[in-house]
Amino acid sequence: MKINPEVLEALKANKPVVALESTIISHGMPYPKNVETALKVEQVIREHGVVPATIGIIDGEPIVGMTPEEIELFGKVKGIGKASRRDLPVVYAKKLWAATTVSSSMILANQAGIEVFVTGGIGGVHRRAQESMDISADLQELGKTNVTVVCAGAKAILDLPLTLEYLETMGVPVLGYQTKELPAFYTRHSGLSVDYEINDPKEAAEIIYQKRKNNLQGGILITNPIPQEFAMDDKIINDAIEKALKMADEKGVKGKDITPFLLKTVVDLTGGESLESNIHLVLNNAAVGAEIAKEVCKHK
Ligand code: PSU
Ligand code: MN
Repeated sequence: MKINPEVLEALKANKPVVALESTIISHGMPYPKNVETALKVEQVIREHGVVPATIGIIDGEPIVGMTPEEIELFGKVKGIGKASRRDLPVVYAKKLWAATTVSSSMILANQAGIEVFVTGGIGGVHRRAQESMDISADLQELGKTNVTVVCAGAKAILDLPLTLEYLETMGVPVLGYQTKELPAFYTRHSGLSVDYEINDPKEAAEIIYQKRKNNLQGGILITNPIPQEFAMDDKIINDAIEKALKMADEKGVKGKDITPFLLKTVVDLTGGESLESNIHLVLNNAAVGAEIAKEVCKHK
C-alpha cells in the first residue's frame, strides 16, 4: 500500500492520525459538496493537531492518505467502485479504482497502524433482513478488526434494534459519546440505549487501551450525536426514509447499491436538508475522533 509520507512520519513518531473512508465521497454525497466536505473534515482534524488519512484504492493500489487532488477525483469521476472486504482481492488483481467502505477502510487503517477511524454512519442490518439477509459487512469487520470507529450512529434506513443485537453478537462495545441513547444519524434520538455512556476522549482511550491490552480482538463503536442545531425534524426525516425505502422496493434496488440509493433519495426528498445535516455530523465526528486519537497516543 502507499502511505502518504506525512502519515507515515506521524505514525513512526507516535503522533495521532485519524483514518477516513472514501465511499462517503464517491457514493454518499453529490459533487461538489462531497469534495468540499472531505477536505473540510481533513481541515478540522488538522486544527486539532492530528494528521488525516483518507483511504481509497487507485489502480489496484491502496492509498492511505489521499492528496486533495485524489479526493477531488474520487468525488468527481463517475464509475469509481464501492469496495467492501469481499471486493478487495478483485480490485487489487484487476488494478481498479475503488472507494473504500467502513469495512475495507478499517482493514487498510489497521494494516497501516491507524487505530481511530471517523465516518458519518456505519452500515448495519437492513430492515426486513430476515428475508433479504442484507447485513452490512461493516458489522463483521467491527467484530474482528482492531479499529475504533467514530460515527453518528446508524440511519433509520436500517433496522436499528437488530443492528445493536448483531453488534452484541460480534462482541462490539457500542459507546455513546455524552449520551445514553443511540443517536440515529440525522437525529439525536432512536429510543434505543447504547451499551455504555462515555464522557470524554480520555475515557474512550482508556477503553480502547483495555481492549488491546487484554487481546480482545475487534473494533469499538463510538456513537456521537449530531449537534442539536443541525438535527432534522423527526417527522420530516422519517417520512423521507419511508418513501425512499418504498421507492427502492419498487425499483428493485439491491445489494451494494441500496445504501447509496437511499442516501441520495432522502437528500432529494428533503430538498437537500438531509445533506446539510450529514455534512455537519461528519465534521462533528472529526473533532471528537481527533481528540480520541490524541488520547490513544498517550497510552503508547
Ligand atoms: N452511511 C452513511 N454514509 C455512507 C455510508 C454509510 O451515512 O456513505 C457508506 C459507508 O461507506 C458504509 C457503507 O461502510 O455505506 C455501507 O454500505 P452497505 O450498506 O452496502 O454495507
Ligand atoms: Mn448490503
